Amino acid sequence: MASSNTDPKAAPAVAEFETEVGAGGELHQLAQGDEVLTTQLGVPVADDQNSLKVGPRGPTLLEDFHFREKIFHFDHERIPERVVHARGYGVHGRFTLAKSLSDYTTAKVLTEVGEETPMFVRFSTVAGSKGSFDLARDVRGFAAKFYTKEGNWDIVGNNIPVFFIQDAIKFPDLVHAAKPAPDRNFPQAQTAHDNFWDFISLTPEAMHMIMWTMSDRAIPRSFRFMEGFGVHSFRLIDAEGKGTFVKFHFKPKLGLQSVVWNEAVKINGADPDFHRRDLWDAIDMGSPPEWDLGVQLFDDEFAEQFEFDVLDPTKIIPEEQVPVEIIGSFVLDGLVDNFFAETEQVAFCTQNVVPGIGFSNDPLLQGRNFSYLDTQLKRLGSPNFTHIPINSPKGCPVMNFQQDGHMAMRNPKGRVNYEPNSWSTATPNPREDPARGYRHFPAEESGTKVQLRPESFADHYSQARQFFISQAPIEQKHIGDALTFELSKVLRPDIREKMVGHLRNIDESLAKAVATGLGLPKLPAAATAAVKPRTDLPPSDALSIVKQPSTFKGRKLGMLVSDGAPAALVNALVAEVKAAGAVIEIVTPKIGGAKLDDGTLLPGDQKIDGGASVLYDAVAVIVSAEGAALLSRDKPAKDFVNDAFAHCKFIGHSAAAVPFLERAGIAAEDMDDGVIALGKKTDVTAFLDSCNALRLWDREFNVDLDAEGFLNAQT
Ligand code: HDE
Repeated sequence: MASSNTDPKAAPAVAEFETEVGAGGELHQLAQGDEVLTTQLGVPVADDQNSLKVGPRGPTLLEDFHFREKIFHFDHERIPERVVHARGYGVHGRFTLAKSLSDYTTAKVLTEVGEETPMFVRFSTVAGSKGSFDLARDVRGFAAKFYTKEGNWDIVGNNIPVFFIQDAIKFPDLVHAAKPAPDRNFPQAQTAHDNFWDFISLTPEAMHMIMWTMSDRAIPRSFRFMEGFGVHSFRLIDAEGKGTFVKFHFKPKLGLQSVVWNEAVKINGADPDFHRRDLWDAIDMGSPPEWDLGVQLFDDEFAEQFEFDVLDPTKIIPEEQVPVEIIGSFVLDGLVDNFFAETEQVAFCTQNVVPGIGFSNDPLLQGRNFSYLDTQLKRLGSPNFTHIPINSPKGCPVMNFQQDGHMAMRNPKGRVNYEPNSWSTATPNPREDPARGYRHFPAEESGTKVQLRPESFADHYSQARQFFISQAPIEQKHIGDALTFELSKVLRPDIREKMVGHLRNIDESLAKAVATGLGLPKLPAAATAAVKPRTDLPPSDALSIVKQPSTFKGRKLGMLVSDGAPAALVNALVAEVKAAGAVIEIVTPKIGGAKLDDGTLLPGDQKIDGGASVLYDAVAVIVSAEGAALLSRDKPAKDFVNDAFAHCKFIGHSAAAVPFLERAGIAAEDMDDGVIALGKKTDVTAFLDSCNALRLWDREFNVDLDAEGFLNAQT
């Protein structure tokens, strides 16, 4: 029997085999070509199907070194998963600088216009373990490694610009509280439980971050539609040693988009790998995502007069106050060859900076600077983790006298392993270079050693409020819904009430909506605030997702097609979706496909049971009258339509689909502007134009009971 593999990605690197059953029933593998299976030490293997035994039914012999080596290696395949950000997905890319920051920094990566710097980016969730699902309500890690000509520079960022805590010493408590409880080891990858909200209700500094994590930002539609933030204030340093504060921003060219909570819950069942598959597919199909790299630059004078402390990682600097200057862009267009070697072994570290880029005294950043080296040693098991290709610099040589240790791959040649030395003939024989070498920002520091939180960090509610009032009404509703959902999973009523007490310092209507949603008998007293919350901070549109321009480009339409469906309409939709730069997936009752009214067979991409509408940004139901009657008897088909409607998606349909839509639960009187009849080609164009809005949010107020509490709280 010949086994052949036509997909080059799946092709075994080592050998292709022909397998034969021998006379005695034993399997023989015959190598085709020169590639022979070997042990780790290169010894050719004769039999990889049977271990060495005393007779065919006898005990296995210790002497079988190939068997022992294979099992030994397998037993040691796992390395510790990351304590946080365990579930991640990494891809390669390139950053191109468009605008020089030479007035502020010496870093070549930020001054050499047109220069391409290779990158590796790893997206992640925070709370879940490695095998958890993608659409947890969670912060997303957005860690970027730039392989610059002056060494590796990491921006170990998130998709949210603030954090839960102000001092790194609280990080273990925060993470313990968020992760599964130590006795029962559940719930996995979610914060909807007592321990998390207990900790948060006792940590007022988390309130701004809580507004973000309860917003749609924490359930992104795709990594491709997320912003990224360096969070902390960093420093750019020029040739004279002068520093300028900087905050880093990544802005996706395809715009921002999130899903709704009911959808997230269902996506996790329909496709737990939703985000990683989306990124893989986009790159594989040749539509790699791109981001702009932006900076907010400000000096000490601005820092002095800004309402909050620029060192406080629970605060943003609104873009209206310090605009984000776009200085370049990056494209993520390279899939990994091997997930473990690259995504799992990549080691980010906030301390990976290059000359011209430095730190601020943000106490969270200072703590992180200690943490990451330590965690990499634990995870990768050796101080030589920088020798692993994914962690090695690509754009410059590495020369020093560090040596030995587990798995040393870069070893000095010759007798010199120290400096200074007098061995003028030794090569390489590197020395420090005061001109090109890294110089720390010469900050002047003085003070008493204390364990104190600065007064300037004390306002925990004002920016939480600013975030809330910057949201569109539908986004405000979602924040209320998320808080209500999460706190409804908290068993202790006192914790629920304490949280509503905090919300009263943020926005009274939000507190009322959540109190109503939780069925609290009365509104609890407002939490005591260290500093009186301000109500005069203006809304910032940049904080909202739905206030940004949106596009259907890069999105996905799911088209449910039955036998007898009008071919002209199907073909028009396929063509228009493609023209819009989007992707179409054909969902059919049987995976073999649907026979259209012109007799052609349209192959299915998904059988309806596996092609839930939560996997798509918009749907079309193109069926014949018989198809509509048939699908009316199928629950997954009815869910397809019903969920798309509940999730405020645009639904295009053939005329014959109407009875099916009604049977699926969309009553004739509920068919709104988002349910669009498709007949002529111009209808298809108009439908795709509507899809640019991504969702018909107004519908949600008609299909969700929680809308009532939200609307009442507004008055
Ligand atoms: Fe991390 N964080 N973190 N973190 N973090 C880790 O490092 C830590 C924080 C972030 O894809 C760990 O390699 C401390 C903020 C990302 O590999 C660990 C504190 C932000 C990733 C660690 C923070 C982040 C990590 C675990 C409080 C956003 C994944 C595994 C001071 C700006 C990187 C590892 C990847 C990973 C420590 C807070 C982002 C334990 C002590 C704030 C994106 O070192």
